[in-house]
Amino acid sequence: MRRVIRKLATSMLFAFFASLALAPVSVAQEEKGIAEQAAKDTSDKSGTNPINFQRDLRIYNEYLWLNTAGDGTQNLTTLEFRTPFAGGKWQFRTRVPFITSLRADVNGDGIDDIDDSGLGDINFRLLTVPYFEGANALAFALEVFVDTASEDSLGAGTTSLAPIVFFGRFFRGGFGPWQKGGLFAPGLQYKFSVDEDEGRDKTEQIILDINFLLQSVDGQSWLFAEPQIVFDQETDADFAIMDIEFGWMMTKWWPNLTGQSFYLRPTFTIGADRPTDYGIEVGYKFIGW
Ligand SMILES: [Ca+2]
Repeated sequence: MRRVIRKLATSMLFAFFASLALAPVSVAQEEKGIAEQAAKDTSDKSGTNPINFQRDLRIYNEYLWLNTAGDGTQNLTTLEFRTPFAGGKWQFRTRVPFITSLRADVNGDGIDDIDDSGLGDINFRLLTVPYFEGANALAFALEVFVDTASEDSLGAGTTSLAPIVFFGRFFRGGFGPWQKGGLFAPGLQYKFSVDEDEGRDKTEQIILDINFLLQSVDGQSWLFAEPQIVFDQETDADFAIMDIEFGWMMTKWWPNLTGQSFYLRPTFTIGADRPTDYGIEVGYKFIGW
């Protein structure tokens, strides 16, 4: 399985650099400036374009089946807030996770070894987009993970920093019900701990993250796929996570609910070292209020 993941990672890296190399020559006339337009289009309330900075509130609930020897499940509710600042040049984001239930039988004897609930590790991110050219954009971010978990089982036990660089390429077209165009955005993140609780491991991960978005022509629905590969340098564990989001603006049915949307996001994880098996997330977004 590790070989499969390495192969997958290699092809994703190849796609990343190939897209960088091909980008400047393949920009059609009509695509000129679409990255900048997409970043500034405040009529897009889908919350799917990571470089379109608007005031943004989200609440989502994820139910996960864990890869433990016995049964393991987790229910996680997250509050998320984003806002532009510095004249719209930067975005601040915070996520506050509440683990409403974590039950795990880690040794398979039929008895839960973990049964906890409480606050998880709060996270902050600063993001800016220093470069737009035609259909392409380059973004930088710094994420900070704070050691706020109320129980050891609910967090990493570390304070971590995670710089990210990602490249975004906007395009027109698509398939099926999503023909308006979208975004291909591979990113690379390095996460490392700067402080650890006594007895807890350091955090060190390299995360390859690919965002692929397609929108419907009327802008009322979208498909968002996000494969991620995590190389854990501390535990030497590699695994891949696949998220697929199907989202709808509520204005599709209720025209008064401007800026509000909901989505369903199934996820599954591959690799022997994976912490989770699969899950389902249901989310609500309110954008541009
Ligand atoms: Ca047990």
